[in-house]
Amino acid sequence: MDFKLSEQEQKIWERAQEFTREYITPKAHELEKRNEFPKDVVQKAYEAGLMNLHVPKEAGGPGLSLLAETLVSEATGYGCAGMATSIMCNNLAFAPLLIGATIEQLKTYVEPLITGKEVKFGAFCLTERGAGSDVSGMTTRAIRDGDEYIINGTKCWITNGPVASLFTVFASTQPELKHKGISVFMVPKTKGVKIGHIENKVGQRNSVQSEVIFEDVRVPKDCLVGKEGDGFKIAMMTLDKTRAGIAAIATGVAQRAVDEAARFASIRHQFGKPVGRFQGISFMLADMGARASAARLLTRYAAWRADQGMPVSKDSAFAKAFASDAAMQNAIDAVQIFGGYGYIQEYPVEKLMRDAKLLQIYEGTNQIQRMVAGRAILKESVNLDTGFHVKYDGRDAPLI
Ligand code: COS
Repeated sequence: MDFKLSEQEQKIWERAQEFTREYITPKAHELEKRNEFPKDVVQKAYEAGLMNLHVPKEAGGPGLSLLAETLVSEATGYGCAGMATSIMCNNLAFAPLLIGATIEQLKTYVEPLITGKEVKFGAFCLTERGAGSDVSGMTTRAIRDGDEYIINGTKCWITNGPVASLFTVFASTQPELKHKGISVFMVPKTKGVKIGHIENKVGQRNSVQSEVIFEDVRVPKDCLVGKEGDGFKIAMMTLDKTRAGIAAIATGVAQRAVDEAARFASIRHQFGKPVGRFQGISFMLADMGARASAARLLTRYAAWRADQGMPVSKDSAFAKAFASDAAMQNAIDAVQIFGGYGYIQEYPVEKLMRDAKLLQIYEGTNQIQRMVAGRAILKESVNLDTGFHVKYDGRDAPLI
């Protein structure tokens, strides 16, 4: 077993950390007060080669590993989870296309967005007011009309919605088939695509989420990704991959909480010594450090499995749920170690607490992650009497 990153991944990791120190950490607190999309910082991340890493070379991208993407998300998440979300959002928007689109489609719709001087954005449009966890409950419709599809519906909570030029839209082409009737389309910003309500969030205020409304939006039939009805599976396969990215941001937050708390505990004196010398605090630091390390290992393992083409649903669900719970707990503990100073905006840890909460909610709540992981574990379960795997269809299979 080798925990070393490849030379290329090590370079990306160092570049992303350096970028975070220079452009994210010093500005995050100030910029979040504006509650705006941090366009300048994201433009710099684009110029530094920290975006769109997984897009294949044939479509103008660098064709790097999913692990490389998670390294960028961990490093930028350490500086600010909101900015990390803004920077990594193209990964989510493009993932369904990398899974289901042809190289010709990628060249037409994705390449122009990732090869110009100015950063351009995609937005992943799955969620609706009535279809969050229950994806198949969506009501957005796409109806074939000759050589076009006409799309109608309202998506919500769409990250980078207001700045996107390409929307990856999940819509039902055959509602009576429920999940089997969902299809996915690439929709350029065109007539009928409107931005609705912009959310005013508690945390991650350096990222933007909005409604995106599709009103009689006409797209050519070649905007369909894969076949009609492939949408649900493509969505699930996408989330299997991208949840490692959320876990990576969470790992960054969890580690930042450890480092801030440790620094404070070393300089804050009570009863004649640094508070970190008291067991009550040092034991908290030990648990926080262990959570951050475990989150990192689960996250990198999930990304590595995806890069090997191995099944990854369970591992990315483990990583997302564990790492975001770790980020939340570490942020709460950091606030506790800071005492009163933790609860005021002049110190960095209250922001970690606000930012971490969203990590437990978006890209599938942690309850959904446990559902995905629980189902996978049952599927893999072993019959303890025979030592055989119990298969879903009821037949036993030899233990491998
Ligand atoms: N990869 C490939 N196929 C998958 C899959 C995966 N990871 N997960 C499920 N499928 C397939 C199933 O095999 C099944 O196929 P068949 O119809 O051919 O049998 C089909 O998809 C339906 O699966 P299932 O019955 O498990 O669907 P559910 O409606 O029960 O939904 C959950 C499953 C809840 C896991 C799913 O809807 C989900 O992940 N929800 C959360 C969505 C989310 O993360 N939203 C946040 C917004 S994104 S920013």
